[in-house]
Amino acid sequence: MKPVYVLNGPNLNLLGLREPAIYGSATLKDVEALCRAHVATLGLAIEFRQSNHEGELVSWIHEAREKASGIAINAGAYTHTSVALHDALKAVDLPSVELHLSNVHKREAFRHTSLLAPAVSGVICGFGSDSYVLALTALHSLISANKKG
Ligand code: CA2
Repeated sequence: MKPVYVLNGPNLNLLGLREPAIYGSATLKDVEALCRAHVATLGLAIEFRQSNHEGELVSWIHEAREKASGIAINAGAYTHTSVALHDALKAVDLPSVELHLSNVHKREAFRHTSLLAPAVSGVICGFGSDSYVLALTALHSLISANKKG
């Protein structure tokens, strides 16, 4: 079985180090450990990555076309700005979930728009680190049912 790619965008390397009131106190390493423990129960493998560079995220989505069974992506601020990530997700034709730690709809108006949402199978936000667990559970269902959602 090909792994699920769990892709993280800009500033998520700072998780747990700043703004714990919004993003919680878990570091990205903690989130990765949580994801690994969860997928072990689902019989999935993951490839967990973070980049502060839009082009690198685009390249990883392209790579996923051949190498992954699905994509879970927290694109950070690029969620709200990136036509390039929208186009890449649309092109890749895999089950995919956009996820966020925070409830972006409770926050500033500029976070209410996602350019990625129309290109993915579904969106999960507002559950802190558990958003990753929920996203992986949803991807597992889509992959098992052989559906894009
Ligand atoms: O809630 C989320 O997961 C976000 O994707 C996080 C992004 C934000 O731009 C999105 O609107 C929602 C921010 C990434 C984390 O940024 C940090 C900044 C300082 C300290 C810790 C994390």
